[in-house]
Amino acid sequence: MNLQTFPSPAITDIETLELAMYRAMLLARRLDERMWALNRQGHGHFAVSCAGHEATGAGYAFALDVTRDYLAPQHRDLSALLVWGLTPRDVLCHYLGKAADPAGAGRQMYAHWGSRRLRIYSLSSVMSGHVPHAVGIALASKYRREDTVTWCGFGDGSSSKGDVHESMNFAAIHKLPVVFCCENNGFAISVPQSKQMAVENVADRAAGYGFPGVVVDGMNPLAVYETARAAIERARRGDGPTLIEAKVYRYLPHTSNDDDTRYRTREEVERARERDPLKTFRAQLYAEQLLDEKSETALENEIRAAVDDAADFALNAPELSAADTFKQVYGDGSG
Ligand SMILES: Cc1ncc(C[n+]2csc(CCOP(=O)(O)OP(=O)(O)O)c2C)c(N)n1
Repeated sequence: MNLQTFPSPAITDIETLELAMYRAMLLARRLDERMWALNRQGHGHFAVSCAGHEATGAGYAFALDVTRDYLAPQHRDLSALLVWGLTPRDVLCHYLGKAADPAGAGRQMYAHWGSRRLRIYSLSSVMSGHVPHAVGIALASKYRREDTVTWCGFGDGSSSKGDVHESMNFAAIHKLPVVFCCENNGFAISVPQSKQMAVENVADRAAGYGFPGVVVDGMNPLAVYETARAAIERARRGDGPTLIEAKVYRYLPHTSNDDDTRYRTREEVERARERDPLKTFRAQLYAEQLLDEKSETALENEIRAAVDDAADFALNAPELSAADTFKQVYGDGSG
């Protein structure tokens, strides 16, 4: 990996990168906690947690060029979306379905990300429905001779669907500038990986399409960054797709409507907490003397203030007006 250059113009050295990654991961975790608290207070009908996926999101988002690349994210990619330019206010307006929601002005379920301005492709409630669309974006990039890459994330459960196989096959044939990233947290709601597929690694499937498949520790943001960087450079060179499989763990239930005690033990969840990327990366930053008690307190305070501000803003933000119900649905082109 060439550490002399960084895709993000705001990053010029590895120390700044590490701190920016940690900040994005911590902000995502604190926003996530606030959403679950709001949910229990009767605000927001449906929470989808990013807890456990933050390192993957922060790792890959910094490897892309946020000024021109396209994002078709996995639904748990909050940290990536914060790097990409969504603000905490955007996130909580999306969560509460307010008119200021960038993903659809209050018409989308939470974690169905989207922003025309930021080139974030809208997620479908039909799992992996966005994967063929991401490949279509990559085809358009190639056709227009744009120097852009599309990042496409999905889960292990989603990876078993036919449209994912068709997308990978098509992208391989046409050597499209797309990176596929399976965020494997071991479960599709309550269904464990062993009941979804007979292979150990989703990445093994890449050989069947004719492009590289790489397994990476999705709880380590620098490992994800390095792997993503190589795949993105390959796509930009015109050599075609890569399938990255980021091994992660989902700490909370599938959504706020799920009861995970019915399909996994508390011991398993506690054991996985030892690998919590917030904990391990924080320890690394302390060891590297990039973080100490004083700077960590300042960071936590800054993040708490941003989350408080976003919650006040979103709770008081206007709802979608009845008169605007069909706007953007029947295509007036303003969305
Ligand atoms: C086509 C389709 N089938 C089933 C569902 C219901 N569903 C919603 S999320 C989900 C599991 C997705 O698992 P995975 O892709 O591994 O992502 P994770 O939520 O674990 O991050 C399922 C089955 C759906 N939304 N769409």
